[in-house]
Amino acid sequence: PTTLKTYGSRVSLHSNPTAKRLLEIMERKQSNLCVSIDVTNTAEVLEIVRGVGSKVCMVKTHADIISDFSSAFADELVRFSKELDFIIFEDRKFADIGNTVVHQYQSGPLAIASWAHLTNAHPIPGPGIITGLSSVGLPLGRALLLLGEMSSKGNLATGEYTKKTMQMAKEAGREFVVGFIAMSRVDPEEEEDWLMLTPGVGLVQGGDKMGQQYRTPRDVILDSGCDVIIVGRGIYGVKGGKDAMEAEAEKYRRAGWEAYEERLKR
Ligand code: 5FU
Repeated sequence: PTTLKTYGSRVSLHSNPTAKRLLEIMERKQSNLCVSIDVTNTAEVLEIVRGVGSKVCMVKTHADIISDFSSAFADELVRFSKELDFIIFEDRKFADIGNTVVHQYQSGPLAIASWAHLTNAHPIPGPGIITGLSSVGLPLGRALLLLGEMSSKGNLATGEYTKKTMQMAKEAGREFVVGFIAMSRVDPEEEEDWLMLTPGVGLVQGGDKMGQQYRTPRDVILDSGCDVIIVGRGIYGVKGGKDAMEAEAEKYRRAGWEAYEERLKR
């Protein structure tokens, strides 16, 4: 099963360059931590990157919340991704027909495909969304995740919907679609190696006032068999600036990595 393989040994099971690079980084940095940087100006984003970049395998953005987003900022982020060795994941959640997502991915003020190694899409429009996004992203070596499940209370991505999402990914093949946003590895005995990235993570279980639900790194990596923990407010929300964020990121990195090491021994 995938859950008993090391991240490093899974590199050769992927053909997509972003998936390969992610697994290599995870092994090299001993980190299955993705920090979600949900702040609204570029200076603050970059301050968080400087603080936690060395601890994470991935930085997740919501570029459309950044008031002063610019291509110079995107260049800076890409520079940091090389220097500090992480993947950039734009959590865009595309959800339109193929022809529209081509433009949303490639053009507009954000030009996501030009700087984000990884992005994601809802399967709701059908496989045309994958065709559209891959026509832009595949030639650039980019990768896509499908949202198979969500962390928020009452969401509709459950049961049959989740199964059909897996099916859609299988039919598309793993050239461009490399995994899922999911709460658990649905089928650990699966033949293909899919990457499972999981938001809704805190050091203690709980939630917020708008439906977010938190599980611990151990719940996600050990019990649910996922690969990457995605942590937002748990890291950038701590008081005390860059050093405090770095210390908090180290706690999550260690918790995620220990859960993974324990999983390998099962
Ligand atoms: F697809 C999803 C999901 O199901 N739940 C999420 O929380 C994405 N997210 C994102 O992860 C959300 O948009 C935030 O960017 C981040 C979680 O942030 P938090 O501060 O750790 O709650």
